[in-house]
Amino acid sequence: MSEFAAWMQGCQARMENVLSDWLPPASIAPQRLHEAMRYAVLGGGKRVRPLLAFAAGEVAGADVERVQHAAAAVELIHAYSLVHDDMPAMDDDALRRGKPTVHVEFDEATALLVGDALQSLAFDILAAQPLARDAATQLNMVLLLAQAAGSRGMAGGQAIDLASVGKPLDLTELEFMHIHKTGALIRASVLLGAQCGTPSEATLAALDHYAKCIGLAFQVVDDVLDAEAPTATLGKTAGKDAANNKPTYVSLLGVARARELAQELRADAHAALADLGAPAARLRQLADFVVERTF
Ligand code: GRG
Repeated sequence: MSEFAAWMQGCQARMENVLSDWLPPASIAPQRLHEAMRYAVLGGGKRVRPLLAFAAGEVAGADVERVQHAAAAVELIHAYSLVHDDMPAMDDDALRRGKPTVHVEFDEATALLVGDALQSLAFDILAAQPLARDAATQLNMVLLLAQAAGSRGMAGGQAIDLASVGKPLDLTELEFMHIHKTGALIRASVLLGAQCGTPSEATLAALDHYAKCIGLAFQVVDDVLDAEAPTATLGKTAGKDAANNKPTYVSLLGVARARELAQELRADAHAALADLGAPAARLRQLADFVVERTF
């Protein structure tokens, strides 16, 4: 195993423990809701957002014992978004992370509540203990995640996505949608991880630029994988975008150009880190991972 793969595995294992500790045990009431929350979050997922938070924390000299909680908050927002996205009113999917989706395994009302409760838990975590160098910075972290998840961030991007089915979006409109739907939370992961340390304004600006490139690259690759990878590899239903007549980078540009675009965004992400030197090595590796991933 490569050194980077071992680092990823270490972070993923750490996140499993941190998330498990934050999630209420299934033995306490309401048991079924807690069981479903744990089902939605634990034992799956690449944990890309936490990995970005840890890597950005390294740039800002942050203590991993702090970053892990900010990373958990972002991952819980992400998990909530997947649970709601899979529901019949949205993407209506039966498979996620290689297992039945929450509304299939439990029921729709439980899936709604799981999403609600995971979102609340994310903000509970950000408020519960000292994560930043001062209270004003920590308050800013709460604001950052709230805005990233809300109607001018991820939820807004999802609304645009739902409204765009069957419509011929152009590249600018597609980018606007993804900057919100996927990019906002990826940006929050990077900036929250950094704010657990002591980043300069210039470092934050560089990380912000990096995060925007990586967020878009993530989505471009997601579109390519949806078109090309098998369901068994993805752990979610493949080919859904075309089946649902959704505008994607692949439908607009074709697979070959979409792959090229992902490589260009990877190069832009690396360029954004040019002044950050050796401490940004993990972020560079993650840019490569996001673009090269096969699942
Ligand atoms: C319901 C408010 C609300 C928002 C949903 C993010 C999202 C918005 C829906 C997910 C739909 C989707 C497939 C988006 C494309 C990019 C994406 C977020 C993929 C899934 O993320 P991964 O690959 O998943 O990081 P894992 O399972 O590895 O965590």
